[in-house]
Amino acid sequence: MRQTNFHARTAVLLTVILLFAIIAGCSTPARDPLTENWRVTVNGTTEKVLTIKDLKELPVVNGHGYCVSTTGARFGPYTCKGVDLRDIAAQAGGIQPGQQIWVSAPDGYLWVFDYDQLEGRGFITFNENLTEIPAPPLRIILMYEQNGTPLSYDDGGPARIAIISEEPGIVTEGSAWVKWVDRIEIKD
Ligand SMILES: Nc1nc2c(c(=O)[nH]1)N[C@H]1C(S)=C(S)[C@@H](COP(=O)(O)O)O[C@H]1N2
Ligand SMILES: [Mo]
Repeated sequence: MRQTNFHARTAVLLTVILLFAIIAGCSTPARDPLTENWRVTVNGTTEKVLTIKDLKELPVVNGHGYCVSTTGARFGPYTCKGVDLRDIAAQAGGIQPGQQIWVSAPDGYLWVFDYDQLEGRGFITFNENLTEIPAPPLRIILMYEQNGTPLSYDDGGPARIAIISEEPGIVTEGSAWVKWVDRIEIKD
C-alpha cells in the first residue's frame, strides 16, 4: 500500500515536471545567441549601433530577390523582407547625392553602392535564363527574413544585403548580396 502510494506520487510529480517542461519549451522562443548578439554599426555624420530588434522597428520593405554567383549558380527566387538601405543611412545622418555606402562583414568582405544604386538605378539585371534585361526599379535592403523565416547563418544571417524588385524573376549579381553585415558606412 505504502509502495503503491509512493509510485502514484512519483508518477504525478513526474507528469507535473513534464508538463512544465513542455509549457516552458513552447512559450520561450528558441534562443539564438548569434542573432541576439548581432549588431550593425551605421556610420555617417553620426554613428548608431542597431540590434536586430532596432532593425525590425524600422519601416519594413518586402520584395522578390534572386541572385547569381560569378560561377553562374543561381540562388533563389526568394521573397525578401528587410529595411531599405536609405532608411538605415538615415539613422546616421542620411546620404546625399554623390555619396556612397560601404557595406562590410566580419570576414572582411566589402561592397560599395553608389547613390544611383540606392535610388534603384545602375544595376545589371538578368532574366531567369541569365540573359541581360533592362532593370526594373530595384531597392537595396538589409534583409532579415527570407521566404518568411529569419535569415539563417548559412544564408548570410542574421542580416544580409538583398537587391529586390516588385516583380519576381529579376536576377541580380550575387557579389552585391553582402552576407553577415555588421558595418554600414556613408562615404564622400
Ligand atoms: N560577407 C560576405 N558576403 C558575400 C561574399 C563573401 O565572401 N563574404 N561573397 C559574395 C559573392 S561573390 C556571392 S556570389 C554571394 C554568394 O552567395 P551565397 O554564399 O549565398 O551563395 O555572396 C556574396 N556575399
Ligand atoms: Mo560571386
